Amino acid sequence: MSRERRHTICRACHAGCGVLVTVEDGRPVAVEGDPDNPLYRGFCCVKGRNMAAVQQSPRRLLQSQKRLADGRFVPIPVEQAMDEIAERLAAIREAHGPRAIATYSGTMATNAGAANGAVTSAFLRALGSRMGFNSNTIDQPGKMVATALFGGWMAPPTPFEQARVLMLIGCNPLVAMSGGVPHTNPGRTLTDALESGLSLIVIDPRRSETARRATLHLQPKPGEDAAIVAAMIRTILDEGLEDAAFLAEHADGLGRLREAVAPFTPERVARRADVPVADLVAAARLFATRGPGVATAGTGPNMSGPTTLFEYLLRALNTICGRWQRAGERVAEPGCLGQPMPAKAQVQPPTPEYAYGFGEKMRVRGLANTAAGMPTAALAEEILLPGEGRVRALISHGGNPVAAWPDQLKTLEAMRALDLLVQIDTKMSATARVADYVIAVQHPLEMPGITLGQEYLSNYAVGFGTTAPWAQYTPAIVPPPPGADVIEDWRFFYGVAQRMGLQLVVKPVSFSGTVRVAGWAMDMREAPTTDELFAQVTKGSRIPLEAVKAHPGGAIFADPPVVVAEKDPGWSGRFALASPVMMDDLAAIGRLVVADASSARGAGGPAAESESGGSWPFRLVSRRQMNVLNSVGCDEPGQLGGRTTNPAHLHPDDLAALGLRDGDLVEIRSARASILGVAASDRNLRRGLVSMTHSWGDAPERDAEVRAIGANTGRLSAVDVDYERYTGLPRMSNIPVSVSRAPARAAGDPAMPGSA
Ligand SMILES: Nc1nc2c(c(=O)[nH]1)N[C@H]1C(S)=C(S)[C@@H](COP(=O)(O)OP(=O)(O)OC[C@H]3O[C@@H](n4cnc5c(=O)[nH]c(N)nc54)[C@H](O)[C@@H]3O)O[C@H]1N2
Ligand SMILES: Nc1nc2c(c(=O)[nH]1)N[C@H]1C(S)=C(S)[C@@H](COP(=O)(O)OP(=O)(O)OC[C@H]3O[C@@H](n4cnc5c(=O)[nH]c(N)nc54)[C@H](O)[C@@H]3O)O[C@H]1N2
Ligand code: SF4
Ligand SMILES: [Mo]
Repeated sequence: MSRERRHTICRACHAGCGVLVTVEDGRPVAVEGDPDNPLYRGFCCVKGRNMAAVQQSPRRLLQSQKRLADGRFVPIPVEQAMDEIAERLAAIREAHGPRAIATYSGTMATNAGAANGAVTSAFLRALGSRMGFNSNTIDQPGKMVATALFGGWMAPPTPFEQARVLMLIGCNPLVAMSGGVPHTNPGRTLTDALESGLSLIVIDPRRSETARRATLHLQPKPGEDAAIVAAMIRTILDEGLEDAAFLAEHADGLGRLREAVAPFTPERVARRADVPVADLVAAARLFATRGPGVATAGTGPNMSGPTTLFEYLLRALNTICGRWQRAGERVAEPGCLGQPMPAKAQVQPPTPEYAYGFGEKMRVRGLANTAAGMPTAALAEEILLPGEGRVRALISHGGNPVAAWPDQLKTLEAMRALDLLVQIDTKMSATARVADYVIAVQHPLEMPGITLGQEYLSNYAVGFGTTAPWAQYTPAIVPPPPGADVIEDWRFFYGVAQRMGLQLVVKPVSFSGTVRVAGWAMDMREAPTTDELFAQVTKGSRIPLEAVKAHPGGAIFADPPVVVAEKDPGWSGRFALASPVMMDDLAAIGRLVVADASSARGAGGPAAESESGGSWPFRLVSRRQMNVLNSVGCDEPGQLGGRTTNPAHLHPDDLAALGLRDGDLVEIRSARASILGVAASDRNLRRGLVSMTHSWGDAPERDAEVRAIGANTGRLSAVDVDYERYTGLPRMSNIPVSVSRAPARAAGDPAMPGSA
């Protein structure tokens, strides 16, 4: 028997932990943290440790599948599947034009394969379609749209290591590995920082794992975050705590911003959001005076209200406190495998014309391309709307529309209305089950990998990613299981392009948008290796790929250091603190805040007012859990620990008031639809909330299996009712709902009193 331990990159989520895998006779048997890794320091979560089991999983697809007319799936050799798909795509393009063909790239498209994005983009370009969608626009699209409206600093924000204060709004890095605390062993990193005197402010309606360690935790009603940040800005400006010199040199519109936040007195906002006014003021003062450090946010506030306005105000808050690196400071994470990025102490001026509403138009709700990409939340309607240009074919890879997109019923209807749905997946996921073809892909351990996506995270938003120039390369660790007919994601796009006679040109990955090297025309007769592809997408990178390969366990590439340069002579770029559209949106909320304060209605308590008609005393809010990534792993016993559902967490007093107990089956109803859930008591919630993870469950016909497969909260969202006008993002958290005991007919549910 052969047995060896090898370094690899965990690709079960975006964090890219450097881990050790034990291989016995060509099979992975264990994955664990690498204690010698200087950055991740031995970390490996339950998803990572279960990676070997997932590679060997009996639920894994080892053959591609084709759906027959009667709905049954039969295995199909992948080469034959690509022949048939290419033929159908060519016919659709011929009859309806390239726009009728769309792609959707989900989280695992980038997590599992660093070059997938480059090849998918090349495929769309060659096809002539601009209908490339990804999960960004059903996540936190306001981040990019707001940056386009606000302007960007051409150097990073204050790095984590230098931060003395950190404000986290609706993100939970200890579980999500995302936002504020570097994703490289966030638990230990946060402990070390708190011991060295970091002040941590957390704003979350739930006493999250991260909030439990906060210096100050505000537990507001959901959806009030824009008003909360506006009140903080007001407090800071009123008290003269802003960085006046920085603003004078780099920002326009301070006077107008001051006027715009005037309605947001701490008293009004505290009352509306139901937090102690002293805490709101204390948070603003602590953030402004304890610095340096940044305020950053996650999915909570972005999905609960106006994502763009909220992120815009967050940028204003950081900027009025001057939380950007200055000339002469060393850039903590200049990137390694992406294109080199100049760091300068100057503002990249706003580009409102590329914020939203530009380029390719959707045919629904007046939406168009955005700085965050095409609006995924409108794709189902686009597919369903008859007429010229209708999307008729969708290739979905590393994503799971039926489980993850908002408005599940509409998504299902759209998936069924397509002429052709190809799902590239490792499992018969909820989307695979309605696809025409399911392409079985290789597991990450069977493919080479590089840490390019992790660099992207560091450039994604203020306070995200790692704060060290870390890079790692891993070769494939094991071959696919015997008898498997699986390919890498990118090879599907390549194989179909080849058959359609398309020439793919791959571009190096750049986070600043600047690429100095020419695109690479792929040899369309003989496919390159993945290593050759990696060499091309990293061509011209700050650290050559070969240098990274020389360190099998990964390394920090601090040399040569990158230092923030002085502002260019004559540079005139300035932040826009008072973008007209943002000031209009803020004024609209300001009117609500003022009206609310002058009305007799008391604040606090569950929101009983009617919204969209009906009575919705609760708000459903999102959360993440450590052992699954969105829909990935919800069926893997090795990482579930026996908990096979996504519980509907409620405050114990709400449970009692509803006459419910832990484990009871409940019906959660929104204006759009209803789902079943398994009630679970959670003291860490404020009252009036139902807190659940998303992307569990399946189509409605499987609702009765809620205890075994969970429930799909996406079904409660309506894409076309309460949505953000720039990105189309609907409410995916803070959804008005009612909660009641599930009717006896709901499920032949043994735990239901009355059904026995
Ligand atoms: N209500 C609500 N809805 C939400 C959210 C929320 O907070 N609340 N969050 C939203 C967010 S932030 C996001 S990013 C989206 C996520 O949306 P998606 O990215 O569409 O969903 P995932 O569940 O991450 O999809 C991953 C898919 O990849 C497959 N897969 C697993 N391993 C591999 C692999 O190695 N290779 C390939 N090719 N495929 C693999 C899985 O089986 C699964 O089908 O969901 C959004 N939906
Ligand atoms: N283990 C694990 N890790 C993941 C994922 C996963 O599914 N599992 N998903 C990955 C993905 S796709 C993403 S985008 C990131 C997301 O990473 P995060 O944005 O950190 O996501 P969550 O952990 O859901 O944290 C959101 C927090 O917002 C709070 N919240 C809900 N509504 C509101 C509100 O209106 N206002 C405020 N202030 N807070 C609110 C919730 O209680 C929750 O604690 O995580 C990534 N990492
Ligand atoms: S945090 Fe993500 S990358 Fe790290 S071990 Fe867990 S799943 Fe893997
Ligand atoms: Mo996400």
